[in-house]
Amino acid sequence: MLGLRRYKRTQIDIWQGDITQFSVDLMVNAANFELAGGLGVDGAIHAAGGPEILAECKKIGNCPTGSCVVTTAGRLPAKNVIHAVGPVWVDGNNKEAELLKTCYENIFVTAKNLGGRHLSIPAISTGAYRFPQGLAAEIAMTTAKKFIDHEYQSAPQRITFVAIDGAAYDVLQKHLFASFADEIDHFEQ
Ligand code: AR6
Repeated sequence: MLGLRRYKRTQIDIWQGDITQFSVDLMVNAANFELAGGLGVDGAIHAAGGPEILAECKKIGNCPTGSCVVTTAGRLPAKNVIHAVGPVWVDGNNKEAELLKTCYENIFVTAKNLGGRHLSIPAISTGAYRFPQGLAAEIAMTTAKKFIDHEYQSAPQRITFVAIDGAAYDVLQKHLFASFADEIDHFEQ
């Protein structure tokens, strides 16, 4: 089953698997403030990309929550990695949703400024940082739509949200279809 929408000049789709195996221009990492590497997506990206990514991260230093920084992609099938730092979910009363929205806004602006045609994004904050998957997917899709609405001429041609498993895929697909429901449907079994 393939979740896919076209909206203005951008294709928005979902891909299931390890983000490091999916070729793009710009690969987004779910990083931490120290840009120190870690587990989850971060661990996979540094393991597959090689030490030059971490060396560049060390030179940059750190990245506040909601922001992102750009490095080379090393051996990854991408031109650059956008290291984005999502919020840690506490109880929902600590600006978690606002910070995740800001994080996605910064990712899209950074991708636009880099001129990337194809961007892949993992489910930021939904692993070690414990952000609820449904709310995170809703924020990802609504922020993508708003960005395309404002920047459709310079938005990436393709935005791929990456799901690690079938359950994550279903959550992303539900919110993809909810946010982009009024557009042309390309739905294949
Ligand atoms: N490809 C795609 N998605 C993945 C992969 C992968 N290879 N591996 C995990 N996921 P997380 P966070 C999913 O924990 O919550 C790190 O240690 C995962 O199932 O990677 O933002 C960093 O260094 C989950 O749905 O990122 C930070 O310290 C989603 O990606 C901290 O964790 C995000 O999970 C960041 O936590």
